[in-house]
Amino acid sequence: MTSKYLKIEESNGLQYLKIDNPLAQATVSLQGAHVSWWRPKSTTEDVLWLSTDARFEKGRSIRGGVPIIWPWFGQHPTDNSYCIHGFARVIPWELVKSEDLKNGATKLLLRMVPTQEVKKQLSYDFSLELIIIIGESLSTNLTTTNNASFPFVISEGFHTYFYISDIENIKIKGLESAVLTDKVNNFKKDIEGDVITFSGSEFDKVYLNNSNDCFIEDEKFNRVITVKKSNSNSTVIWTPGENKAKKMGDMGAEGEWRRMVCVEAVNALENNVVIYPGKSHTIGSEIAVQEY
Ligand code: TA6
Repeated sequence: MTSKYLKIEESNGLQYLKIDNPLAQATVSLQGAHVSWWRPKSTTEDVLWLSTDARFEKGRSIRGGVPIIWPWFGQHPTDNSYCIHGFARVIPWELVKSEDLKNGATKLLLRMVPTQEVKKQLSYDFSLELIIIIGESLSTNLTTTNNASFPFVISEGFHTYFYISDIENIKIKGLESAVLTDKVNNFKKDIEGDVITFSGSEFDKVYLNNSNDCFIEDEKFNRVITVKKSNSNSTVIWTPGENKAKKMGDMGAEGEWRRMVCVEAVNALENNVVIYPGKSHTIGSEIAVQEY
């Protein structure tokens, strides 16, 4: 059984799953199992941000949408020639199954295809699967299985880029009083005071030991985006600021970075996950939009 709302397209040597069902439309790059676009038919604005400079090239992560973080967060611990946030988002995945659900949503099961390069970067046997459900909400569940004979540790999650009216218009709720480490301030530990607002400068904080849902309130767009998490004990909030956005080279036109914020459901730093032989672990995220 396969979805009747799914088309597979090829461009520049890469394959894309295009979904157009009664509830939503989406594009998923098989490289990286990367949801580059998702929009419920009920919304008046895009929900995910995708840079107008996003590159769709072999071995390169797409700037925007929902990049996967796996199996490390940030720089590789010993080899900074490896992809930041791990290789999962830049290597091939395969579509194992697609099906249409009774509620009109489409469910996709993707599995990572471990290449020789992957085996070089990661010595142990694992399998990695992603279930994506595309409907009124977008849910992603990433399951790691330890096929080795010893335990291993991973960082994991979803580096989701949200489309907003402007970085100074929004508030993020749900992380009040959370313990955080501030990457802009040499990973200094702190406690979040109140509702998060932004001045437009770089903001890059990892909230730890925290499984709370987050809410992006955007008065200009008359909406609240909800980010629900499961089995995720860290949340990253990131906006690059003008200077870092310019240096990154694929954050779009002048000022385009102001219309995105990352709210990332992850397990990272002291919330890394130990997976024992023969066991599996699943981290989940579900995003939805309430317009008012
Ligand atoms: O999650 C925030 C962050 O770690 C920032 O420090 C910045 O590096 C961002 O990820 C982008 O990372 P990327 O590898 O996608 O360019």
